[in-house]
Amino acid sequence: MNQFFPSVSKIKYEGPDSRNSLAFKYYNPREKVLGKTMAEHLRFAVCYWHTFKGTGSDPFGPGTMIRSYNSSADPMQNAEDTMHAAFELFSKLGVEFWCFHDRDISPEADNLAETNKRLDQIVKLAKKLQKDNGIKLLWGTTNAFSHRRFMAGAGTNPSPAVFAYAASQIKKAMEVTKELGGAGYVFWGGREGYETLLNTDMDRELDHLALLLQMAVDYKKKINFRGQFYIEPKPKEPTKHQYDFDTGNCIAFLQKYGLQDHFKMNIEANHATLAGHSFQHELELAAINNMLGSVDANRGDLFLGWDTDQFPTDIYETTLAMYTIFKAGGFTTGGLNFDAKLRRQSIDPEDLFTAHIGAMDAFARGLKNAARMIKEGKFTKAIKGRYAGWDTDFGKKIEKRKLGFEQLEKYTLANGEPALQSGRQELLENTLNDYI
Ligand code: XLS
Ligand code: CA
Ligand code: CA
Repeated sequence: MNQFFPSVSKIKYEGPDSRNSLAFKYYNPREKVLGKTMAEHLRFAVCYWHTFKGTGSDPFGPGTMIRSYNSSADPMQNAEDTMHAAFELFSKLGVEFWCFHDRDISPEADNLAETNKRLDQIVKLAKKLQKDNGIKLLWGTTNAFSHRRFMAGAGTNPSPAVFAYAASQIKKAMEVTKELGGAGYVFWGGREGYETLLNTDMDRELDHLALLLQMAVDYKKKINFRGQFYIEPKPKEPTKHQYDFDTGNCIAFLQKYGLQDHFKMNIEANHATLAGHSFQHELELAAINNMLGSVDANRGDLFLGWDTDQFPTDIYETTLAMYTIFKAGGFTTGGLNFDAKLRRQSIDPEDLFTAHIGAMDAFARGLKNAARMIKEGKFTKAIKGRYAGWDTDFGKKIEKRKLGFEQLEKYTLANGEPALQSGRQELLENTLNDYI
């Protein structure tokens, strides 16, 4: 396939000394790192929405990017051409996975029945192209936030008719995700939030959101869809208060409604920083709750308060992210999906390749750095040492609740001021630099 990106051939690994901008310097898919290949660890996916439907538009102006696969007056022709262009890019980049929203791959028609028919037509093509190119679906999802019917939310909409529409759309999107062998399915609550409590019944909206997810869990069983369900936290944008604010909020929500065994987190780097957390914090919190599922690998701009969805290039970030992912045992169903878009001035089709190559190299470097950190165990040792008091007889007794307030008071009165130890933050930060 060499139709839509004729100036780019298959991207190869050329090593760190290469000066070829269309080659990998660090991502060597078959190279083994801690017993698995880089490709197996990283499970890269390209997102359909930004990569193929992104035009560079922003609130101040329309798109800047002109694409040959999006030039027909017939929307279904564009949908087919775009699917061909997508698989050309996936294969040339050598990624194994892709992700999509229902409405990215196929445009809406005048009614749901026609829309579903269109979707089936495109899914048939996608299925063939997956098979021909050996590419798999990491996850599918529903866009229940762009159309005006969803202006007040989908599951949290004040109207049961809109709730029903969203449910019908999710039903279909789950079916096509299953049809394409998707390893997962994401719920990002696009407009599941609110602007003002003057018009919002928060209690009822949260109940309804849980109800929608419960229905999805039931339907998953019914159609025997084996993929993993994920929730993608995001604190704001488009609504002022998104209900899925961050990992902590999502876990509490799932637990309140008894849904915790059916979902894991899809953590997005830019959403973490929007919530005032680091990417690694969100990954770690998901991991310790056994809910680290998949990752939307991008980055934000700390000077801007919105979701810039930039391609990840910060080696510190990728190293710390991969370190936490390693500690959590690595990906099973999930992977690294580049939920990232080109800057508005990056208008050349070739920019799509250089952006992904840089991001894949950044994560390959992160992976190798993190593997050395794991192997040498310096941070694990430092943490173990810091908590060593808890491994003494006294510490263990507290943890096992063999000592209560009275015994602890007795201990303190007998032993006086506790001995203090340095947190050694600067030393550890310097040590981290040794791996970058
Ligand atoms: C938007 C989200 C979205 C989800 C999928 O901010 O990142 O793209 O990943 O619906
Ligand atoms: Ca995302
Ligand atoms: Ca985002």
